[in-house]
Amino acid sequence: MALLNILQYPDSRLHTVARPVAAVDPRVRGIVADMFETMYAAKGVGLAATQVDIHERIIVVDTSEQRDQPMVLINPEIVQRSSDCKEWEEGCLSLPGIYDKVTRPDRIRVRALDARGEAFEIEADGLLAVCVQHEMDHLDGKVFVDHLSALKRNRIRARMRKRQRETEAA
Ligand code: K1U
Ligand code: ZN
Repeated sequence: MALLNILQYPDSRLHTVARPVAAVDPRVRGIVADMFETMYAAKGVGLAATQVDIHERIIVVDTSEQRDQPMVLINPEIVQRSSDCKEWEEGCLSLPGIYDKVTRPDRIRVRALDARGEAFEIEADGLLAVCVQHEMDHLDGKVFVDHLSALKRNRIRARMRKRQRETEAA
């Protein structure tokens, strides 16, 4: 297993649209294992392959309190979404320390393949629904700040660039 580098906003690679996984084979299971290690080390509740510069439709999540309920979703599709929406304060491992409110459907039904390549469906609400939608946005090249106003997004981009310059100078 290996810890992977998490791309930091505004890296343009975060806007890549990921391709579907053709076969869930040992190579894909290796990527999944590395993504779980990276997500747990970064104390995230989710991670999309896009964030580690792998442009395939793979996400890992664990929203449990004990951090003992790992879930992998390969080629995820939302097959049903509630008409009622909820506002949630989101964070992102590609924008450490930046949080803002995003409104999304409150409940979703998602179809995906598991690590054995078998299809399954889950109903999600609360943090799990927010997290799966946030990660699926990553696979479509979208970051949560793309849901905010241009003014807020530009401020965040400037803050992240400044932080990057300071890190490089140190
Ligand atoms: O995609 C990512 O970078 C992971 C992201 C997922 C996420 C968390 C909260 C709302 C939407 C999406 C994180 O894990 S950010 C980490 C974090 O600060 C956090 C952890 C637990 C609950 C809430 C935020
Ligand atoms: Zn994110």
